[in-house]
Amino acid sequence: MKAGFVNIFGKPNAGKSTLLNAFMGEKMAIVSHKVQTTRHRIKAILTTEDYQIIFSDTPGIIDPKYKLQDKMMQAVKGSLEDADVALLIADGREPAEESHEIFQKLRLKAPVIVVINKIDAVKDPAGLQTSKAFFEAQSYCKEVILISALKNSGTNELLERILHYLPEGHPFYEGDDISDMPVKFFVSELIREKIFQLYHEELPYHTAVLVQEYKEKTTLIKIRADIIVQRETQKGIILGDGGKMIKELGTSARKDIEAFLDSKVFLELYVKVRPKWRDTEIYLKEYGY
Ligand SMILES: Nc1nc2c(ncn2[C@@H]2O[C@H](COP(=O)(O)OP(=O)(O)O)[C@@H](O)[C@H]2O)c(=O)[nH]1
Ligand SMILES: [Mg+2]
Repeated sequence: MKAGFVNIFGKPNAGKSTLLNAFMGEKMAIVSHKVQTTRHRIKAILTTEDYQIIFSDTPGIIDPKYKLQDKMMQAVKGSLEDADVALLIADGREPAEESHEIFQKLRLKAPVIVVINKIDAVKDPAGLQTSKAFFEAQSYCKEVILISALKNSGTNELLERILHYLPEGHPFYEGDDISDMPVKFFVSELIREKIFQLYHEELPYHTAVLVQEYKEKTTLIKIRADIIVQRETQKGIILGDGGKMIKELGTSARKDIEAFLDSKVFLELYVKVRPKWRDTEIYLKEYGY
């Protein structure tokens, strides 16, 4: 049997979370068209009779500007150390040099597969071959695979190549758990995803979600969550005219949570103002960062 840790790195928006979800066949990591949606290291466990892969999705690599971003980069550092195989994801529509600048600084000890993603959206196939050759010439790179995480194409070949490098060993996790994170975490992430999809510009980056109550009743699961913002004006935007926006948020989040939990859900949302929470250690801790 083969078993080990496969950690996914790359610039914001390269498609790391989309790839994790494609491997798992389930929405484990939230995705949006905005950069820096992922804030934690998210582990997902894929177990078959022949192998166990613990995938880690990580926040995109950036220069931290506030404390929350510091914590996000610490999540990246932790994943650099325990990787058995590292996947470095590059957006196929961008020049290879941009991702290379980040990749070379990671100094990974694990074998590296460079994954060129979004090939479905690339207009110039010759450019793809140039990027492939460019990465193949780098000393940190074992091989290059072209994929579309969104269309789930090339991902089977990628999985085969991962297994080629994965060490022999016993499973790290027993049973059929697909993550080491609690259900509450996934619930708060699904709400956060909807905030990224519904609200514009900076607001999602000023927002955290904390599940305060999670109760399994006979016919449904009751969930109460706080949406944390930094300013009173942001609270007004989250609520919308006459509560219109938060209602829409609640409905779309509830649908996804019901699909994830496979149960009816009663979802209650509250908005709280916590000035400067992104730079305040006790708040960051309370909100799970
Ligand atoms: N066209 C295309 N878009 C993709 C692909 N993979 C991801 N995306 C999109 O790129 C954006 C960022 O994806 P996400 O997985 O959140 O990137 P992350 O920041 O690296 O985790 C989202 O809008 C995805 O739908 C792909 O293979 N093709
Ligand atoms: Mg992500």
